[in-house]
Amino acid sequence: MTPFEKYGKLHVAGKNLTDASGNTVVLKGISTHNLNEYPQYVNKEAFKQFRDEYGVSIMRLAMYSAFADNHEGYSDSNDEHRAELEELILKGASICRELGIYCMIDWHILFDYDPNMHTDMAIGFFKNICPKLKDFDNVFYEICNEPNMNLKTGEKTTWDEIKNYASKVIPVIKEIDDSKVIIVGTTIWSQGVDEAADAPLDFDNIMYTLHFYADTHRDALRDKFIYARGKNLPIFVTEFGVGDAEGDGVINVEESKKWLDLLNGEKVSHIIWNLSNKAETSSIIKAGCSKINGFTDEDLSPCGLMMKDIVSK
Ligand code: IDC
Repeated sequence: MTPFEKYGKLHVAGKNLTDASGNTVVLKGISTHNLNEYPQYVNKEAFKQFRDEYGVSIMRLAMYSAFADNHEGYSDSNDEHRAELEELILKGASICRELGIYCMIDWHILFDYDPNMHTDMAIGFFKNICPKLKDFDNVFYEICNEPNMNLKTGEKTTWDEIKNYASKVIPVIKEIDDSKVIIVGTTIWSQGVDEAADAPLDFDNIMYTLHFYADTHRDALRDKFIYARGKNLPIFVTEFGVGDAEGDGVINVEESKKWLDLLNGEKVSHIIWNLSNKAETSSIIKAGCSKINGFTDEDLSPCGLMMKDIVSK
């Protein structure tokens, strides 16, 4: 039985992600790296292996909205590249649907610091893809990966500013398709779940993002998580790393375990960063491996081997 056959379409009830009968569902999966840079990993054989061998129930398609690492993003690109990216997203969502796994479509803001910077582009993107994915009951929309800085003030993007963005984008999605769960990023690279818990959005079927990198973010961020859960905030960890916040550094097994125990205890879904062979700690494929599917344990990095353990539990 595939994850989708088991759980069907999911929705938010109270602080949990639940199936139609009200049972809490925990999804576990892998995020792609930047789709502008690593599109080749979006292929059926790879995702099928992740489902069958590793127990993955969700894949996240990280589409960088702005320029990064010598690659143009959706917003600063031309129409042709934008169309290619949309095709790739549709391909990824279709593969996931065929395989009966869930799919997170991620408007991956990062170096476009404040989601309000590209609101029109985000709206254009969702207006293009939402009609095409209307019948895809396995899809989630993540509307802003990690708000971080306000360019005008040089200060962090505030929760009010994120709410302002969300209040423009969410109605656009809901008008086309009111049935999908929508995930909203929070302040400070999606660490501000405490602020979201104090002043949640006024829409239904919404979850909030918490991201952590275990070697960098420890008790202080776990405390925010615990506070937010205490206030019944539905949280989805759409991205986390077992190393440091640069996606590199050393793997911290002990801190990762503390995080995963906490998430699993709270029945919070989580997705590990990242599906690529880049020479950095957080990549699950070894740098020397150019395969795009059919991975053996030999092809996996230490993070990749840890990923297998994390998703299978
Ligand atoms: C990192 C990648 C790295 C890339 C960098 C900039 O791992 O290869 O050079 O982005 O594009 C995040 C972001 C995620 C980051 C990751 C690690 O969502 O895009 O990926 N991270 O730094 N937030 C916290 C950490």
